[in-house]
Amino acid sequence: MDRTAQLTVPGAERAVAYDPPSGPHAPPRAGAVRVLEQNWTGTSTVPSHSLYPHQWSWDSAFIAIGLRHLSPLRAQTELETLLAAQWRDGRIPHIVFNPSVPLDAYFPSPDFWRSSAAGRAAGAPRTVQTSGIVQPPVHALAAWLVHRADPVLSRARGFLAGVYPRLAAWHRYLLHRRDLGGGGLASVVHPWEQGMDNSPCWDAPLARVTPAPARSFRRADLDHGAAEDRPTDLDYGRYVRLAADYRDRGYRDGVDGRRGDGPGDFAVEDPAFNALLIASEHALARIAAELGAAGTARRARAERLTQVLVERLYDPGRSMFFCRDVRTGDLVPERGVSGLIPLLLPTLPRAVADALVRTLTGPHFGLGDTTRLVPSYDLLGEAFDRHRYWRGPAWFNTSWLVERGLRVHGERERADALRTAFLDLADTSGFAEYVDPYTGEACGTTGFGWTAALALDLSHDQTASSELRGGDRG
Ligand code: 9WN
Repeated sequence: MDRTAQLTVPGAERAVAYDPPSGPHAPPRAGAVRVLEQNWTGTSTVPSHSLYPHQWSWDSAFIAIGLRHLSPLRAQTELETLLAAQWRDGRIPHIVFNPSVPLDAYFPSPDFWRSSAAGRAAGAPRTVQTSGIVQPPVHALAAWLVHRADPVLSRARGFLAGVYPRLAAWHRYLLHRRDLGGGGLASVVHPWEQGMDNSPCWDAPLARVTPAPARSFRRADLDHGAAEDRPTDLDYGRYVRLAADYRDRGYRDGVDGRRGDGPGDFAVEDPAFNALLIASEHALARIAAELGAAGTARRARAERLTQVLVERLYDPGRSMFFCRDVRTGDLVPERGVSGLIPLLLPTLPRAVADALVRTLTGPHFGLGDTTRLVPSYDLLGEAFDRHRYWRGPAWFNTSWLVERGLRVHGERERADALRTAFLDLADTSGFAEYVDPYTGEACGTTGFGWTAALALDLSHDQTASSELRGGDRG
């Protein structure tokens, strides 16, 4: 058997020889490489050729984090391709459409979003079609980790110098145009923006939205996914209504936190979205320092935002973070995995980090007891469903984030156990999109991009967690 896979990037100056390892995690690594090869399009990586045949924003960030171990150049290209589709107002769209994919392969397609026309005032690009909403800001974190994988190549290509202004504009957009609650945190205006589309955390705020009639659109996801695993038609009707309303308002956002001037009925401050923004602010501080500028102000902002996150979204009585419905001002009382992701933050107060670990390993999430990966929703919650999209199954990206968080806070044994389970289940599930949290049975599609990429990351040395810890004083 040929043990060396050649990775080549079209138009790029070098190929990376990848020698599959023979250690305990060898099978996930070899399989992961295959998935990343198959899903690579030449300039970016699709989450899945069947279900998600375009470039997705937070998928690409996670994928770049894994790709850096195979080809730092390809990982840089992944992020650069995404950032090339950034809007003039700073937003990074959640989908960048591939023009060679047929329109009916995915819904909502470019003719629904009409980005270059409807998004003209917001500065949508003319030459590439995108969606008009966003996804969680994992990008600066990914850019920093990608740089660290091969600083010589990165400096030679001016990678960080090229991405820094775009990443800074992205964070500015979120912290100013999206501070719809006026308290300093960013709001999402559509469940797809937060990335955990069908979480029970959205049920109450979504109930205000009048669904678009079912006959007004055709779902492409049901051509590839089991209906009982996917969101219901009623939920889809609401997703479509929210997106269409936003489009019809020219993708205009509330200005400087002025409440009521937002894009629609749905506005939520989410703990994972904001924790990722803060982790990425820490990364931007390091990028600034690497480029010779002072990162101190950004670092101070990241620390301040951590305090704001605790003040606005942490509930000490229930020992985890919750979403805040901006329209009512109330916390949404559903326990989603999103409420554990702030564990990622290095300056989280010790008592809060300890409480999150207790919640993670207690009856609501059962990690290390009844579950091996972190369920997406409360095992004891009324809406829990072990197979339906984001209403219970375990996703690999959120487990990766929790694994990183455990390491950041010195929970080494728990992190090791989660890593072992991750690598095992990624492999045995065929790099599934998500799995049954109790049995590890594969759900959704297989050969999924971020599952492969993050398995590759965890099978390598544990450098990323030290990059996330507080040692960013440089
Ligand atoms: C809508 C691509 C994306 C992920 C999301 C996941 C799912 C899309 C969909 O797939 O969302 O963006 O059609 O359901 O929920 O997190 O980025 O993998």
